[in-house]
Amino acid sequence: WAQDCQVSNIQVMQNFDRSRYTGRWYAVAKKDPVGLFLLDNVVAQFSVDESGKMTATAHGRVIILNNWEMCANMFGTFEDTPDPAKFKMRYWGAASYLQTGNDDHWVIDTDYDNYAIHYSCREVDLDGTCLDGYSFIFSRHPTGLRPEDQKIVTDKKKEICFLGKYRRVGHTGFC
Ligand code: ODT
Repeated sequence: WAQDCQVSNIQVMQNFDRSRYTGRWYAVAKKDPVGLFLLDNVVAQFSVDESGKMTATAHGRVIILNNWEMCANMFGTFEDTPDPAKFKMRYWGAASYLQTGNDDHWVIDTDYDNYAIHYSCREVDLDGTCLDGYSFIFSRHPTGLRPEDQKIVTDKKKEICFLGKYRRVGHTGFC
């Protein structure tokens, strides 16, 4: 069942600990959704506020209006669900012309110190598979994933049925 590609069967991080997840994460790879937004130089910073709610900021290079390149500063708040690794993420930009939305935000796997695999399905198809989704592979290290984490990440990409759909996310200092 782990590879039947049913969104409802996707396994997420067990006993997700949001406090260990806080801090900076560098995107190293991304599976884009329809109408992609964040291109590269993507860095996310997670926090947990006084009330225990998870929040985040992120930046990344975007192209808006087809030709204007800029660094987007984004904000997100996370609504808890009964599963500690599944959230609803409401997000918006520092400028009004940036994307806003309310996406699922699932933590598929993380060791908190090196790698994390994020998943979001925006549209579930009639057969229960994901029709439009995106996923980020994050590293704590701006240089990328450690060799020992690469197999784990590849296995998880396969489990979420996105294997082969990722592109590398570069960090060039644009943002
Ligand atoms: O880039 C795309 O194509 C879709 C993604 C748009 C969502 C960006 C909103 C970020 C809001 C701040 C939250 C940071 C947390 C990021 C973690 C994972 C990816 C959204």
